Amino acid sequence: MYYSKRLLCHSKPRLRGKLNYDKKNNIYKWSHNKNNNNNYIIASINNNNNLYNNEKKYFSSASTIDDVNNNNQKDTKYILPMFPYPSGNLHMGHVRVYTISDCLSRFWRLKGKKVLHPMGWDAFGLPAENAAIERNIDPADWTKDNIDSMRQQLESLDFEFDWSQANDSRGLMTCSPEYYKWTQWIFLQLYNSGLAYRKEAVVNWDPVDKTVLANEQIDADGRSWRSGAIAEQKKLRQWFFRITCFADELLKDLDTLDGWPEKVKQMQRFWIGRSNGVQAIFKVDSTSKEEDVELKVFTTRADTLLGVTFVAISTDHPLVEKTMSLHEENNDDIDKLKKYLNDVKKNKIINNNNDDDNNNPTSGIQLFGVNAIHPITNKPVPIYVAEYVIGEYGDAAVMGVPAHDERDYQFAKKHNIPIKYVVKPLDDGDEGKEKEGPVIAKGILENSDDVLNGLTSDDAIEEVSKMLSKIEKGGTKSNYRLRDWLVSRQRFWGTPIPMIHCPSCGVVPVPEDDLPVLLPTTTCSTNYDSTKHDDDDSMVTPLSVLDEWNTNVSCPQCGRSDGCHRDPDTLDTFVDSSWYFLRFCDPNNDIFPFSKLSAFSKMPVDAYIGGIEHAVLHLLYARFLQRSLYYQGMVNTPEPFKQLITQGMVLGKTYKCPETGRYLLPEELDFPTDGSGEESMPSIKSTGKTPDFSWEKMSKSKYNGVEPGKVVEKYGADVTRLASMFVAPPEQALEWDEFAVAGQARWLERIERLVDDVYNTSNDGDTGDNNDLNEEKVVKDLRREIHQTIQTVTKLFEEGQSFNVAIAKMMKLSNSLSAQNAMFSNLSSINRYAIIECRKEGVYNLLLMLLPFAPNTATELLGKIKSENQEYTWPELDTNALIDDMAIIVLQIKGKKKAVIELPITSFNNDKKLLEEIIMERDETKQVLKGKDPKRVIVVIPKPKKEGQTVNNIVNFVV
Ligand code: ANZ
Ligand code: ZN
Repeated sequence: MYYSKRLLCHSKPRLRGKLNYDKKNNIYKWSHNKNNNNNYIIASINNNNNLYNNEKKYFSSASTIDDVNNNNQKDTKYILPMFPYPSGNLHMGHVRVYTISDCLSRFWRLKGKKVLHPMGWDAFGLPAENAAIERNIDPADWTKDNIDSMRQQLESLDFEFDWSQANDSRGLMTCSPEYYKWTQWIFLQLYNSGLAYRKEAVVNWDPVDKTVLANEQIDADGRSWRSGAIAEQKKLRQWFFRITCFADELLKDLDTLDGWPEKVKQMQRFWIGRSNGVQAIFKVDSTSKEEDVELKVFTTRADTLLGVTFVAISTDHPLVEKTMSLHEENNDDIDKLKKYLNDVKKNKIINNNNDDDNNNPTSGIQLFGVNAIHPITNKPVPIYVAEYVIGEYGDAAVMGVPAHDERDYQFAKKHNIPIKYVVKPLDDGDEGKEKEGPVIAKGILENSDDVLNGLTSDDAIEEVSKMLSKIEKGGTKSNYRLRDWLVSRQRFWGTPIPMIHCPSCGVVPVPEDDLPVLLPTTTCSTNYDSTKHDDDDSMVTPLSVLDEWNTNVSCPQCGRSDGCHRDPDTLDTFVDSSWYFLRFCDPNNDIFPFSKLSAFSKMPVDAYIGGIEHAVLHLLYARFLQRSLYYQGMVNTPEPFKQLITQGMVLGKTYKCPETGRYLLPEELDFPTDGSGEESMPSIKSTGKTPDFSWEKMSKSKYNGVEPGKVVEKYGADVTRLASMFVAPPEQALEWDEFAVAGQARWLERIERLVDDVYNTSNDGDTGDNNDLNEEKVVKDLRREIHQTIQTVTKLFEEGQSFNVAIAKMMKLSNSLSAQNAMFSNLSSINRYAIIECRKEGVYNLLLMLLPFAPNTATELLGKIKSENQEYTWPELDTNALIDDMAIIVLQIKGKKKAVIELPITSFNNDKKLLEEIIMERDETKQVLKGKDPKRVIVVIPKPKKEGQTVNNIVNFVV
């Protein structure tokens, strides 16, 4: 076999089995496949009596679920931007995401919805801990200082957040006991239902941050997502969430998420990674007569079943133990096997670089005294324990086909196992030649079973699957790449895991009434050896070395206090953030994390806005947690986020030295000031040369960052907001260019002038005598544009997309409204009135549409024209104004335009015959035809003009 990339990304761990939800009985079972033999249930959750028997408490103010469901979901909107980590500094990425959410939230409020637009802090995590260690302070203090300064920065941008989402004036903080109490409570529910468990597994250890990491937090090169260090593989006892129970559901339900970007869904699909294959069951024939054992293998190449010459199992496969117990008399063999297992254990490093020194792909030992019986031929094949077989993938066993698989080939060569070719490639030119090496590609079956010979590989896979299920020795099966989520971290600044380790009872949950398990208020200790373990295999961590952590700890089960200690780990901060959107629904509940009523009426989140970097990590974890709470009846949708808006990165102008490639500081550059306002290419001060220019993600090391505070100081909040929305649609990268910012500033100035013009244009007194103007048409055209703009902008807001297009439309409207100025100087008062009123309508609506983007300017200008304390609402669309009631028809002969006629649409009333008659009667037509009768007249009913079109349709004459 091979170490496919997918397997490598996941070193460990996963139990075999599945959580089955039995809809009929409203119960779901985790069936665990022990020793590949009999299924038994280790945990079950019953919605009615197990965990949540106290329905009444949940419903506090509503009487039944139906009440809750009927509770008018329609008039609430839940707009949620991903809450920030309080690093202390707001960056342009924050400005972008919160501007998007704030614009959306203001839009829905103007539309009359009750909008929940909450804000809080993802406040646990390593940067605080590291900063605290550096400064010898409590990470809580550092965090709160940062929150205070970031909140000020946020407020400078006039975001309308609901800050009241916690008892604390700082807003919801995952590090506050009122919050993490419930994170711990949820952990206990997961534990009680079998979805949280502790086990020993080979895990990713980050040697820099001194903590284990989840598989999702290791990139394709095997590096930590945070520190960038190559993760080491260690065998440790750790806590996991059984996310694999939901692998299938999490995969399938992606298809229901219409409001999610396809790219994110694709990334999750890949990460869950379903592999469709076949399971084949080999009987194990033991020299000891005792019992029959089965050996299951998972394969994606069932077509090669007849080419199997051995079976390989992982070192921790139950059959290894079993064989030793069956053959206790066989001392020599047992010793050899034990020595091999020990060797593997000692230097077992699953090496991502395929470096043979560390991970020998051919290492293995034959299992003595047993053979596997081939399900089709019934012939015995040897069984090997082999290092290359991953214990936690598929069935921890593979059927060895050296002729068609690179790994198996290497292994067979080393152990002198026969090689049997059963698939010949489609383009087999060298027939009859001695074969060398494995034939990996699919092809045509040969030298196999009669039924299979001549079939293509794909047909053979299907056939083999049928054959196996007929004789009850296997069938189709899927496996998932997804591994259980490792949630324990050996760090201080996180949610303590609410468990007590008792020498007599083992691991015992802290009673719910004793929650929260409080973090000590202290500076973080670094004075410990992170490689040490204590008796029950718990690690030595910053928490476990604090005296106060384990004083006065007694076992909740037996009461014993000597030798008891608290769990030394804290939870991955991704656990904190995988349910905060639920707490926001009911932030001050102190009986439950949130009431069912609040969750039922506010969830799912209507629009969730955040960075694409969370596509797999946070978004998958949140889906998992929501789903487990869904099965426990606490929420009424399995999916937490209806629409997902992933904003692209903010890029800065980046200059590099063309010779050395070094990033250049702004001070090292000379920017020309040519008065045009548009910045052209700078030169390097020291050399006079032109630097290399590119747009790159803003970062300190590239000197291309822009500080939001400075932009706000120079241009104000409105311009900063507008610019971050105008330059690109949310999902695309945003190239932050000061020139574009200045453009938005000028636009707002123009709008201000426009308001003055329109409202100061007097209605009385003739200034001219241009009475030829068809003022009815002027008004109609202008109103049409006003309402087309309202229509488009509303639609874009409802879709949560392309705000840049919305702004462009509004700019166009403001231009049209301004253009009327010139015409005015020349009008008599009779013509003026209607036009003035129409312009007022336009300006007023334009300002309303500007409210979400530039709230200060819009409110101020609206105040000038309406009484200040007015409640504004989103513009009403007048669909009548959209109708264009003049048809403009082009007359053509042989495709050449000859004349244009205008007709009121009502004059022909959708009647083609009538239209033709009218056209034939017109002078223009007679002139075009010069008195001749046309052979044919091709007329169609005019369609309404699309935007930008000036003509409705064309009439062709054949003469
Ligand atoms: C026989 C075979 C013949 C295979 C052949 C491949 C080629 P994916 O696509 O990643 O799911 N495999 C199964 N379980 C394994 C384990 N626990 N550790 C290591 N390898 C394992 O890969 C599935 C393939 O990986 C399976 O198909 C199996 O090898 C191997 F010409 O079976 B195959
Ligand atoms: Zn006890």
